[in-house]
Amino acid sequence: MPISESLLAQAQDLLSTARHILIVSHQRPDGDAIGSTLGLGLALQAANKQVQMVNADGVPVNFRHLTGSNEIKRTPISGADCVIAVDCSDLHRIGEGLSALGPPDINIDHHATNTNFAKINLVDVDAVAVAQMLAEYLPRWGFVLPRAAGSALITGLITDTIGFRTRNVTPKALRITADLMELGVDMPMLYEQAIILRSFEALQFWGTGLQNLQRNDRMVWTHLTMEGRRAAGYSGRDDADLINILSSVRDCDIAMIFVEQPNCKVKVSWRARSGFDVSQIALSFGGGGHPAASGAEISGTLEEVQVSVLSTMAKFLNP
Ligand SMILES: [Mn+2]
Repeated sequence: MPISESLLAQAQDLLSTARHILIVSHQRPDGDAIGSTLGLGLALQAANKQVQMVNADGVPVNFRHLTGSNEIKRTPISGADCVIAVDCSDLHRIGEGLSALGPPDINIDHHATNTNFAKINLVDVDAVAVAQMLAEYLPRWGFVLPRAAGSALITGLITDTIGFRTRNVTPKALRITADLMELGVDMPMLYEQAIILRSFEALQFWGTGLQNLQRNDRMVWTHLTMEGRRAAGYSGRDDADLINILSSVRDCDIAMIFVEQPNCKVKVSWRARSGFDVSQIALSFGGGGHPAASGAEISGTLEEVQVSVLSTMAKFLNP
């Protein structure tokens, strides 16, 4: 649903008077978190605003080619008169250090599970990415998009749609992408960087997960251990995108990955085909996301969390 004109005007008022703006996004940032932080930040900088871009986990190596990504720090260095959260469904996802600052002034997001945690909440669940929303609003608010901001935003659109192939892709999302290309953005290069290229270690890590692949009903799943991660030499705490390979299995409606984390936690990712909504399941485990792609971090051993989630899934598929 489009965001009301009055909410957009409130956000515009705040942005036009703010001098020092802090932009934050979620932990374990993806391309939309980094792309939206950077796209918004670079556009505000071009309008002579003082901007701090902050992410609790920093910029993943696969987005460091983006111009300005080295300006994203892990902690704010000074105060700000306006705080904006992008691509965050709830305050907790910003990370403990940053959520301690209190509710942000503006929350720009597209998750259906968004908790409207800011003073002004711009939430559009029909947008494929927050980057799409920013590409639409920033020019309307009178901000010029520098080419580097266009590259960052296009990266958000590419990654959240896994290369324009998720079910929620709209003509509007593609038109906005085309408009960003008109800024001189090298879309094929950014597509290759964001979707195609992977490290050798990531593929070795996949191997450990693919060896344990399981199937039942219409589900396919596997787990990744910290031991497997060490053996493969993979440095991330994530699933290295293996979930997208699992979700390619024919005749399976739901794919899941259980990724062992330090401190006796397990990160679970869900992918669902059209007709299934896994976001409510993720929400019931303290996570969130979209109907077709969700995640949660659950306390317990790998074994405990798998048993618990698999039993919930069995009830979900056979109510
Ligand atoms: Mn997003």
